[in-house]
Amino acid sequence: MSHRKVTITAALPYANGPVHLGHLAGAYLPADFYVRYRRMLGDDVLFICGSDEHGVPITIGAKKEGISPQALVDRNHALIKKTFADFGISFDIYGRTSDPIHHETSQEMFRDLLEKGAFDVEETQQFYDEAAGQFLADRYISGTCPKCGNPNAYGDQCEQCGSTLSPQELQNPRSTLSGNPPVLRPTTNWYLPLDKLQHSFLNQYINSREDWKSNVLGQCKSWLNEGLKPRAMTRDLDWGVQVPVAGADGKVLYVWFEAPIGYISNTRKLRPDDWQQYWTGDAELIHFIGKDNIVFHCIIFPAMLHLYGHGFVLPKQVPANEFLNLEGAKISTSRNWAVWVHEYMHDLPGREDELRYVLGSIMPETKDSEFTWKDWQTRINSELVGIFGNFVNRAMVLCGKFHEGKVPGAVPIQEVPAAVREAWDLCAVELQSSLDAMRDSLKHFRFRDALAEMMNMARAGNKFLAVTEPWKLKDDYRTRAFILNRALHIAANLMLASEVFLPRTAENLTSQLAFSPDTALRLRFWKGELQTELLSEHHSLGTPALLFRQVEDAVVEEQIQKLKNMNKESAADASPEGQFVMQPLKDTIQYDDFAKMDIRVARVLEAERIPKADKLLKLTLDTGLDTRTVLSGIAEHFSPEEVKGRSVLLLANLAPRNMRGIDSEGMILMAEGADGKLYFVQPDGPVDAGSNVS
Ligand code: B3M
Ligand code: ZN
Repeated sequence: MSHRKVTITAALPYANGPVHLGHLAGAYLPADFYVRYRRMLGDDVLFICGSDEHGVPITIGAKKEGISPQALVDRNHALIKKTFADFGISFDIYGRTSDPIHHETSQEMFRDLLEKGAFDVEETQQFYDEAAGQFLADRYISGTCPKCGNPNAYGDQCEQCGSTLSPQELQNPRSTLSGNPPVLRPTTNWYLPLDKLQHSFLNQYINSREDWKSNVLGQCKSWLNEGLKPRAMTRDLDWGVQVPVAGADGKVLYVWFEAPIGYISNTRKLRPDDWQQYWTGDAELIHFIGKDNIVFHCIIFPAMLHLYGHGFVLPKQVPANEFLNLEGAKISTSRNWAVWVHEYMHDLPGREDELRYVLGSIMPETKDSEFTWKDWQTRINSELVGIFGNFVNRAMVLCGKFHEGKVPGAVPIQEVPAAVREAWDLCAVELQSSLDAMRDSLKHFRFRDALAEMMNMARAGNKFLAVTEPWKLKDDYRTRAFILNRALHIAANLMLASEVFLPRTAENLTSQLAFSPDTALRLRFWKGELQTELLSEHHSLGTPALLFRQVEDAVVEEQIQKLKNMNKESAADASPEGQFVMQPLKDTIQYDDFAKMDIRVARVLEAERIPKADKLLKLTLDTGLDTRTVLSGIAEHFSPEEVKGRSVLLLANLAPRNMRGIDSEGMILMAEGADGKLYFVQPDGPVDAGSNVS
């Protein structure tokens, strides 16, 4: 048996808040599935993770709460660690980057690279807050976005238009610490010359990764096409790992330099004596991350490892996922549009495996995907309860009823009627093909498919029972025994499969079947051998128990309501005036409700201001049917000239309203931008006035 050393990491979560469903679906759940699968194959796996406790989000979060960064990370680290443990993520270690072993390890690597001449030292002008007496990280500077005019863009990014920025590009920059305009001051930092490394190493490294997922390779190649630029590996900050160079006081290692080294330091912590074996030689290194971390794991960290040498291996695979959206909108911690994993477990105890199943089934493997509570309910009720649980329960209950809760004897197949024989032969073929497809999918990080194949095994079981109808065979003891013996074996195979995906369900099945798999059996199964001779005759089964519970509508409604309320509260206390607030989903309507609205394209013939009404424009519209007057509250956003000649969408059958003595016959549809400005919604092609929108 191979004892390949495999180091599997999951992104170190920032200890600035709890983990939500997007984190799970993005990195931790696929990693856990994969780790469990590799362990089944007998590989010598270490599953490494821990809190990322440095970086600016932590200091900003602490400042907001009025506590020290250390207090903030202590609290969040404990919460995150417990959440993962409760949820059944099977880390071998969940450490933290504030651990002295991490400071040592990353400083050692920095010094080694420094001695090798890996860095360029550069003096640059950085923004400095004179009142606060410190250099400002990009996030501590805000100003007007040069691309879209958002007045609240950050020094590294504009959240409105998504542009990546540098602080110098901002117009009217100000420090978020004091509110003052910052001044430029010279400072020295150590840079990794990624531009040079691109040609000496990275182009070739990325181009040789043909087996990486296309979403990952696509992002890497676009970074390379843009041309990499040198990046500072040290920062003027006081929270982090000190730069181990004399005279570098007040400087710390760039968080994206030291955080990936956290994988190494956590391995050291876990295996002080032989950790090197998991990082050198023919060890396999695999990083599970979300798409926003791709450049750091596929480009910067490999470059660091390459320069460091010492026989360290490079990442073999980086199966990054895309993002999970929630109820029609992006997950946002600042807007409190998230389902927190610890709250899920608190509100819905005992439903961890259900969430593993649902998130596994909708994982954003190749593109963004979406979680909705309704879909969660449907998948639980119709798949876990309706197919998987139902099959196992029928097999168990029938054995209880007809065979005193014992495994009925394996009657030779030649002795049962041809129809039953054929049903089993077909079922066995289906089971085998699902098992093969499941293994192949796991091997290639296609977890949705893998999970679907597990469900297909349960489907095949249900079909087998439906065709052979053992409950009708009151007197044909032998045929019924054959069928139920097969059914129990299908359940046993489901137990083996669910050990990778649904650990608690696997345990439950183990106790119902009163049978525990051992290493050798697991290996046979995961090497592709369907198990049909496991349970011996007269072996006593455990008590039948439902594997999954139906979800009632009220539970779904409660969760949706909770999400909306949390979002509203956070909007009320956190959102500065005029800032975009995610509106929760409105109540469901039927198609008929929608069909009542007559929405059509209209053209603005005339537009004029209305005396003493700052907000209203009076528009004359060609609706195709008629020419009519509509008042629209857009005067603060558009001048009459900007509006004239436009195509707009008009709700044409809205009851007329009299405002300022003028009858307004309809309403123009507008969308609110992140800047609080209104924008027209209009057809993106040549559509005539009067054309219906449906
Ligand atoms: N803490 C970012 C994140 O949680 C970062 C990952 C570090 S992995 C070395 O998305
Ligand atoms: Zn912008």
